[in-house]
Amino acid sequence: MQLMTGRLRRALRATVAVVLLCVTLPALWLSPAKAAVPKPEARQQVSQAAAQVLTWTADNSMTAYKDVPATAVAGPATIVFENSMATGSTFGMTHTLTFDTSTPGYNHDVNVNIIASPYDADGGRHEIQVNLTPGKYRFFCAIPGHQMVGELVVTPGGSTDTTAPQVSANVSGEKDADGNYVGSATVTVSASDSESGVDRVEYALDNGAFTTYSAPVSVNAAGSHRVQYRATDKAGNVSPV
Ligand SMILES: [Cu+2]
Repeated sequence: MQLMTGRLRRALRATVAVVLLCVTLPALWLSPAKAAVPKPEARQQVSQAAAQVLTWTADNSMTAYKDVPATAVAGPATIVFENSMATGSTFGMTHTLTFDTSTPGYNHDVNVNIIASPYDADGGRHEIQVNLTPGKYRFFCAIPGHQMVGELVVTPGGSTDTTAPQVSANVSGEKDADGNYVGSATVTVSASDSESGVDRVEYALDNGAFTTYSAPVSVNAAGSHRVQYRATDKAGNVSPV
């Protein structure tokens, strides 16, 4: 009995040693191989984005921030909100920098709600790290009675896409002997973009204004009609009409 246990223990120890070797050796072999394949463009993108600092400042005004960032690029960003003596907030008023989380049409994926006062422990200067996505953010001061509000537009970061999307339209419906559509025709527009991706598709009927295309368009009025369509990718390239 005693002997068997001893053998079992040794056998178990041997198993553990073999398992460890299997795990350790491939790891050792893999790391130099990984290190040997650098991705310079990826590294550059990260360092550019990490250096992005977006600064909001506030002063004695209750109707507008003193300074807001003009532009932003998607990716990591340091958000600075300063409401201090240095930025002209000399009455000791508290302001917030709050990102909207409910209004349709805006990105809601970043949580920003910084409360700052010239007399707080940080002297009114606060910093947080966020990760911005392309689109628009609405920001405002949440102090009751304050009307400070604005929009931050975030453009896609590090994009090298300069090619417009491919877009095409297909008309379906019942045709008469002359090839004219009877009753109604349905126009289906499809678009693709192999690089940054399609941001939006728009169409215009009979030289009207371009509107967002979201579903096949039915044309019912008798007569001849003109349908124009275009697609825009996430890097802002627009297909020719
Ligand atoms: Cu305020």
